[in-house]
Amino acid sequence: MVELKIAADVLAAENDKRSNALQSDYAALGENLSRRGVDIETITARVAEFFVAVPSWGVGTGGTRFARFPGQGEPRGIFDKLEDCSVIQQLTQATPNVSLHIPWDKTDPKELKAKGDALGLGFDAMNSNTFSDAASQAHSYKYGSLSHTDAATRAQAVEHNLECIEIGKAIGSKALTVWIGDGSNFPGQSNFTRQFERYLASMAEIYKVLPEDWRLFSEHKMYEPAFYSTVVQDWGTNYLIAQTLGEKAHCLVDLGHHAPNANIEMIVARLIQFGKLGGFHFNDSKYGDDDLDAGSIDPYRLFLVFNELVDAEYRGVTDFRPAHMIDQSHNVTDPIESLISSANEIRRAYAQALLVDRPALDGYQQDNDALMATETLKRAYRTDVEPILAEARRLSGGAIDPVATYRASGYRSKVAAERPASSAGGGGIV
Ligand SMILES: [Mn+2]
Repeated sequence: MVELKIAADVLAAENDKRSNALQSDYAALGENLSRRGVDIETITARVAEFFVAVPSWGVGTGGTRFARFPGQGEPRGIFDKLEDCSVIQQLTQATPNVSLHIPWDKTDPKELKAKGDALGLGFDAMNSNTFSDAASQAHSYKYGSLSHTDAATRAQAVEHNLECIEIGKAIGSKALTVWIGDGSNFPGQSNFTRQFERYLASMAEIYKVLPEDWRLFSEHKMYEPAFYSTVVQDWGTNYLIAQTLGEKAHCLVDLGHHAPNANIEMIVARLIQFGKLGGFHFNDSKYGDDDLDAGSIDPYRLFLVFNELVDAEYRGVTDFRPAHMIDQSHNVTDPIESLISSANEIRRAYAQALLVDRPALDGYQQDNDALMATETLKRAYRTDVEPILAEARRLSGGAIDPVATYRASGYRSKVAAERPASSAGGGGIV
């Protein structure tokens, strides 16, 4: 029996208030879609089977390098974080897995697994941390980790990643995500080639012990914390890494880790074409790696990314199973509400991409009819798919309106009474 953090009667009462309106909106949308040759039930079933992992670090309030303003009832540790994650899953039915971060979430793996089982949660990719120093470590990562000039520091960073794999194995994870802060702040500070050679050698050590059924995700980032050069700075370097390491190595695309206006959907298409798309860290940005909520700034770009994913399925790309994860920092909202809303936005982009008339698009592309080709995408994007998202949640036992239900439940004030106010400090941006 799964432990539910939102009382079943609260959820049922909130759904009752909205079920008539949903039924009528869903019927109207169904009729509209059927005129377009689309069966709404098929789309709803596919949306209900689409999941995105929640990052454990996302349920705490984030911060910037200037300050952090803690929220009410912040999780005290990984077990509180898992409880918060279970609320998101209970209401959205879109986030059954949590992505852990070591050492932030380090604890007895047996207890982690037991708590996950009790809450009905599984575990997605493990995330290692060699971009900050843990209290007990012998060597500092100030000048790098997997690419450090010092062999002992590199060995320590490799060892940490192996530990993440061990913990992951014990809790049912099947992937390791490696993001490093290594880079340089001054021209001449690092030899680009030697630094990258050292990185590749360290990653090869990690890859060597990766279990057969695991995948290794490397995550590129253009800048920050290093501001002149970054070792894994872009998708080209990321592709070289995955190609060099072997078939279990794939590239992770964090939407915020690119130059403004970069054509991310095209990067996604290239990685799919060459079998190296590992998955995503979803978020949104206006200027840089802002870590804003997915779909909050440029929902059309999110749709265009999903358009490439659905296109790949349509073309029958084999062994295509990108990992979907959220990676955001919540500074001014209740993190649970942000993650609920982001999971919905991600499903929305997926649902809209499923509505694209692909045979028609193929024809317009073949005929070089640019206007009708782009209009075909826009027609899908303009469709208000909210009734599909709500019905998918309702059918799976979730909330028709998850944010309203969350607020009605009083969960935040309940946990605020149990969890002491946390102090400022400690960001959460990776
Ligand atoms: Mn990320």
